[in-house]
Amino acid sequence: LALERLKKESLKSALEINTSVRRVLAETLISKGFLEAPPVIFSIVTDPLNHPVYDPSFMYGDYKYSLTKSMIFHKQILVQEIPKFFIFSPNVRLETPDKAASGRHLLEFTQLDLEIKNAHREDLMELAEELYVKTIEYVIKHNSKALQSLGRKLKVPSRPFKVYKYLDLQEKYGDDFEAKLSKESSEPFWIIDIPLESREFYDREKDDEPGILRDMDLIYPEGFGEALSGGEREYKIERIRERIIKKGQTFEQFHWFLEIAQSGLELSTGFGIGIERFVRYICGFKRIEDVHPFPKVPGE
Ligand code: ASN
Repeated sequence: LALERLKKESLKSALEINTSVRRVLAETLISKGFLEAPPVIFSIVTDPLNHPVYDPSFMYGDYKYSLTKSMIFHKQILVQEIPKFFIFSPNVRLETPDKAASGRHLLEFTQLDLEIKNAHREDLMELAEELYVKTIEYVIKHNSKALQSLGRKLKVPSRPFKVYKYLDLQEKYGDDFEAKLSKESSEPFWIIDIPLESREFYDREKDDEPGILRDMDLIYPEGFGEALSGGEREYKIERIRERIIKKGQTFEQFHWFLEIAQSGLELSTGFGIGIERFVRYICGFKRIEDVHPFPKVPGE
């Protein structure tokens, strides 16, 4: 089975596109003065996420380590000294088997994760749109053969992308709003102002609208679902502690991060864009595993 996968013409096309995607993203960010940081593969603190996953961890010396689910805390700390950086960050999320049906979950994947100091959500949305459009333009120009062999026609979306508020969409389309609107759309769009219960503790709550966060998701058109997720971060230590308590999580779990945060953080904003998902969307594949030579699918 593995050999069959490797011999597929469509895998070669996907890897050509994967090469372009990483190249455009990295080159664009570097040209804007971003530094590239190396990834953290395991750590004593990682992203708690807002949905249940199996949690592999191990002891080394006196410490318990987890595999990285996202480098969110490392990003927030590093950005204090390095005000603009990105990481091609491998993440391991041992999702429950039901996630296989989505066609967009892999147990291990790479996200382009970035963070900017003293920037706001709107700045990051502009950057994301630029990265998105530049990548599509580049692929159309340089990977036309691959796109043709995949039977994929892509068009460059117009900017600015549409912006919807989470609660407005929920009211109009019901709980399945993201999937419904993604299917209906022919252009990518933003979902902003996500309620506190639907996100992790680290995204910043609005000062003027308690319970609503200064965060954002970018959604692909044609039913491909979530592309990117990010937000402004809680940076005041009392607020961070409050939000951890609200989530029913413990300070002990985030001890390493809290100790550093205590010495004072400044505002930062960032996001992560899933590379395999981006390549899957560009290729127009039904299933994300077709972009990866060695995919690990939930439940398999
Ligand atoms: N990378 C995301 C962010 O910057 C976090 C995540 O992957 N859960 O907000």
